[in-house]
Amino acid sequence: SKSTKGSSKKPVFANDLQPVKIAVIGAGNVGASTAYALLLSGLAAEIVMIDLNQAKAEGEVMDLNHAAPFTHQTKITCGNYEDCAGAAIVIITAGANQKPGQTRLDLLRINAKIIEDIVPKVTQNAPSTILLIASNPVDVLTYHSWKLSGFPQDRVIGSGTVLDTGRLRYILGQRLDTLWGEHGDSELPVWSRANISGIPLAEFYQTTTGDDVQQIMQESFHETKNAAYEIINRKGMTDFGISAGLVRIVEAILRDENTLMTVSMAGTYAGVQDIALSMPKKVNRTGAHHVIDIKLAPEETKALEKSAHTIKSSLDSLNQ
Ligand code: 6V0
Repeated sequence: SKSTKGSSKKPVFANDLQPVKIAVIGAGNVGASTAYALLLSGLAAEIVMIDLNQAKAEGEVMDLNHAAPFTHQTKITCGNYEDCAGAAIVIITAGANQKPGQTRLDLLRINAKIIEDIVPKVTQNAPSTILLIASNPVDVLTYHSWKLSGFPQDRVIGSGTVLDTGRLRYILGQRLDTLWGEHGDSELPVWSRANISGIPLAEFYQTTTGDDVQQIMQESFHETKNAAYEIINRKGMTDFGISAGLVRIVEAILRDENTLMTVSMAGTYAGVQDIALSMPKKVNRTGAHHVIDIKLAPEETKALEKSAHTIKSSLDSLNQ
C-alpha cells in the first residue's frame, strides 16, 4: 500500500543551497520549546510557527525573536499554512495535552481530529516536506498522518521512542540500549541487544558490580515507562525532553546523517500490517528508512507483537 503522491518532488534542503525553513505547528508547550531548541541549534534559517490560537503563536514568536540576538540569526515568524511552502520539515506538535491519570491512548480521538485538520493543509502547501509528528499517541497519529498525507512512508516520521530511549539511557547512566514498540504503555526494552561499549549489559553488571541485573533492568524500564507520568504529576506537562529529541531528528535529516534512530513509521511490524511503531530506522535527508530486521529474544518478540496489536486496535477504534 505504498503511496507515492508527491514523491517525485525533491525535498528542500540546506545542501541545495536553500536556506532551511522549518515549520512548527502548535505553539503550546512542546511547540514553543521545540522552536526554542531549534533556535539554539542554529539548524534553521527560518522558523514558522502556526497555531489555532494566533495570540499564543504571536507571543511565542515575539519572545523567540528576542532570544535570536543572543543565539543564531534566524527569521522567526508566525503565519498560516501557506507559510509552510518550501519548508524542509514540518513538525506537528498540536494536540491536547496528556492530563494526570490520562493515558496516551485516551487522547486518541481528540488529537486525531486535530491531525485531520492540520495535515491536508500542510501537504497542500508543502508537498515535498518531511512530516515529523510529536502529537500523542504518536504512533497512531503518525500512521494517521501518513494516510492523510498521501506521502511515501519515508517522509512521515513520528518521534516514536526516541525520547524513551533517551530516558532509558539517562536512567541507566550509560550509553546502552533502545526501546521499541509503542511510545506508550506497551513499549518494550530490547535488553537482548543492550551493551556498554560492546560488552553485553548483563555481563557488564555481573562482572563490575555483582548487582542483580534482572532487578536493574526491571527498575530502569519501569522508571523510563513512567517518566512522563511522574513529570506530568509535578509540572503538568513534559516538553524539554521531547523538544530536544525532535531537534535531534531534525539534525539527522538536515545533515543527511544516516543515523539509526527509534523513530515511528508506517509499515508492517511483528506480522501486523498497516500500523506505525518505533524500531531502529536510518534517518537521512530523504526521511526514515527501514534497513534491518533485528533478531529479538522470544519474550521480546512477544512484547513487540503485543505493542503492535495495541496500536492496531487504536487505529481500528478510530475508524469505528
Ligand atoms: P499544549 O500546550 O496544549 O499545546 C497544544 C497547542 O496545539 C495549543 O497551543 C493549541 O492551540 C494547538 N492546537 C490545537 N488544535 C490545533 C489545530 N487544529 N491547529 C493548530 N493548532 C492547534 O500541549 P503540549 O504542547 O504540551 O503537547 C502537545 C502534544 O505533544 C500533545 O499531544 C502531547 O501529548 C504531545 N507530547 C508528545 C511527546 C512525545 O514523546 N511524542 C512528549 C510530550 C508531549
